[in-house]
Amino acid sequence: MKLKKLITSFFLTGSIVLTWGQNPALKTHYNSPATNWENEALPVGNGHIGAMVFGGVDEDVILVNEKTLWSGGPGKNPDYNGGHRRTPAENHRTLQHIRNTLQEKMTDFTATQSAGIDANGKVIAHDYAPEDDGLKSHILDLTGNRDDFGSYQQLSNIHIGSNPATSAGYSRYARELDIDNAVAKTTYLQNGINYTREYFVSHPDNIIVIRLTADKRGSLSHTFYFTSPQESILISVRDNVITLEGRPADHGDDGLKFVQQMIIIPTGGTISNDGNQIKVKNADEILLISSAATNYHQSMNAGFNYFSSINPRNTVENTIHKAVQKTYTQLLDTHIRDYKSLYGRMSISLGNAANINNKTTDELLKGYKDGTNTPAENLYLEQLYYQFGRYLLISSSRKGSLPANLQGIWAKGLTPPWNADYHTNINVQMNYWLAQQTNLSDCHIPVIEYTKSLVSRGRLTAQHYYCKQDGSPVRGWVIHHENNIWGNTAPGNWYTAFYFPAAAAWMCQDIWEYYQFNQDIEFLRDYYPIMTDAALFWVDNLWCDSRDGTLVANPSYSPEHGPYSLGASADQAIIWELFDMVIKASDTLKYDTPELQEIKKAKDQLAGPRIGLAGQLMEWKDELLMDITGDNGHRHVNHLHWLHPGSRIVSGRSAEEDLYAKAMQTTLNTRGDGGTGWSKAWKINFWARLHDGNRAHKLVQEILKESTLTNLFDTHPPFQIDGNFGATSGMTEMLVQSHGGYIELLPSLPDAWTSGSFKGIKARGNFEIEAEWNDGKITSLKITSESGNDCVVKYNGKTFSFPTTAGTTYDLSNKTKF
Ligand code: FUC
Repeated sequence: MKLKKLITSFFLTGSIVLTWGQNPALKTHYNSPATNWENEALPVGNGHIGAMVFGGVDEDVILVNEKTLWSGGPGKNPDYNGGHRRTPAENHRTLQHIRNTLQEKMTDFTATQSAGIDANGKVIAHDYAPEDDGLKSHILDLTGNRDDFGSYQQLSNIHIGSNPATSAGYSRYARELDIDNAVAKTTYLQNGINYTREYFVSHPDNIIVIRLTADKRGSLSHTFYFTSPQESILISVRDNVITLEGRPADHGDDGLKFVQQMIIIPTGGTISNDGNQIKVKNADEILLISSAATNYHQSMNAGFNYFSSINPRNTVENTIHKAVQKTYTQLLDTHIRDYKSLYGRMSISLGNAANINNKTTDELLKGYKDGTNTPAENLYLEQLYYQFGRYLLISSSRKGSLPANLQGIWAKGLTPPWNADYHTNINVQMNYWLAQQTNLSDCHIPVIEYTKSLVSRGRLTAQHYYCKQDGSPVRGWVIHHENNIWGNTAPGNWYTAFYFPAAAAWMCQDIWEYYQFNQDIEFLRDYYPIMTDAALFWVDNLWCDSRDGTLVANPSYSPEHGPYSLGASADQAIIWELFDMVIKASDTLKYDTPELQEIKKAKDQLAGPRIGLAGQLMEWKDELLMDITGDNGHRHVNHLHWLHPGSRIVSGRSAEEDLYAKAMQTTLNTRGDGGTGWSKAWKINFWARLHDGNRAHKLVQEILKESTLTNLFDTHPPFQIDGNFGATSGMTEMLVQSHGGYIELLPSLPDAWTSGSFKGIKARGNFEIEAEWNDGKITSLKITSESGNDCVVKYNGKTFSFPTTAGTTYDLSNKTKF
């Protein structure tokens, strides 16, 4: 009855119309050249090729990456097996020994050292370190072999030198990255001439484009050349083209080959070769077009063939040949149109953020930290930082490429930190938290494809390292905490982190998220077996804890924190989430199989979240002292996975869930607001889901003050891109949430964001939202239903539900009463 009235009272609009004023232009800008790759150079990229622009005057350097340039793997060792060590029989024996020992030790711990409350009401708890007592050597026996793991590596540097070298000073220097258009620019005045350089990396044309211009004809004289940290390379010059060819130093003839070319096209002036350099004199304008490729091929099956037969030199030559048919303006237009087709799907305005022209980005960051910025300047920086996260995802993760790695696509040298690889115990997952919410669904695909690429070897790893409690074989597939592009699915060899078999389960969450936001049933059907097989691995691998009959992960190591025990909260939460996703996906697809019944049964028996005597959400199944002390603010808070990115505990949904939410607040308070960049980013998401907008905003401030470099890269330290992505996700969670079965608007609005608007934030169920707020209340709201699902929306203290028709926009703006 109520529902019917509601539908008729909606004003249906055909399309969404922007109702607020012009957003300020979003740019980072500086008044001196970059001297440092990590902190200062400006990132541009197209998901395949990345470049870092220094903007030097006499010598400009552009550091170049190609996403698939990796050492190690089968190119180094043709017998590469994904890192497996020892025989399955040996591993199973070791595993069973560890499991039984842990069961004994935990049983003993429960009997003799369980936490309790003393006569004065004080919680008495003890720590526990089973590894100390002979178990460590057995645990080390479960590690994998990382000898051929390899590393993501830099390809080259493009150099633009002055010819002849000039010692003339310059003034009016400016360097910027235009986030709204994905173009970097350097300008300066020298000898009375204004010089400009523009740089972008086009996705449709797969090229780096650099244009040099001046406001006086004939004043461009430069030398162009490549350098590279790669050791097995050949650089050659023919006519106006420089070619760099090579392979990673540890690869043989049958391994990875990379090629980069750059064509130099001057207008006016003269061009000549000098060794491996090209010199241009007195040109009016110079256009540089460069492309790069390798023969990497992502293996999606048990053939494990990682090299294609296509010669990357042909690929690059063809790409450049096509690009030179177009003018600079055509290339730029195509690039901007492509970029905006993604970037433009969402906009945000945090109130009064004004155009900030007088302060450079480094000054803005400093003022933010010192408290000397105006509120409008702070809002501008937060808005810029928000969209910078989206910019980075579009630039580092496009369909048809590998996912964004620890540094996105930008890495220096041959041994970047943690190999700039794919860490799957938080980092790569965090890279994609913003993808769906901020309307970048296409950019989400690479990580889902990557997960698919790990399944074949992951099945072998499951067999190689795991068995059921009774010793019989397990089904399904598994990966661990650190992965490369060659299907490394075995455990790592780092004692405190390698043991993370819950990684595959966690990666499957991206599949379910993709479905929930897009409602693409064919997609779900295609990827369903990957999720189900990851779940069956856990059905078989779970251990029945003899203390209470619940099913637990065993051994279980709270991510990078330990100690080894039974059923640490993070593992249990991730496994619960996977079972829940598979059950919901089966329901959607109307599948009912014996396997599904097994998954349901296991889910019912799974040990769940627990609240400790000190009121905390317990990190381990048993209460430990360090859970109560916060262990010096350890950066990993993975045990709150139930809250985020999981969906088991939703604040405000039920009294039971609110108790857990309260315990999670206690945990976060005990752990404190510190941590590495990504750790702070995660805490923004946690506090947003706990509906504490001011605390979430405090974490936004922490990340901007303590963990952001002047080019706005997140720093762990060192530079690690997950914090950028996680922060944009967290800021979105402050405005819209939809994980609890309904859409909630402004669930965690901080005092600092009194008024504002956004357009294009996505919600599960495939809804697109446009809203404005003032004084913390929604004043205008339009929801577009893309798939025709029923819509339940909570805002301004009320909940409304109504059926929808696909493709229709519902204007709820003036609905104060229903
Ligand atoms: C995880 C984190 C570290 C770092 C590394 C790349 O292992 O615990 O802090 O981010 O990934």
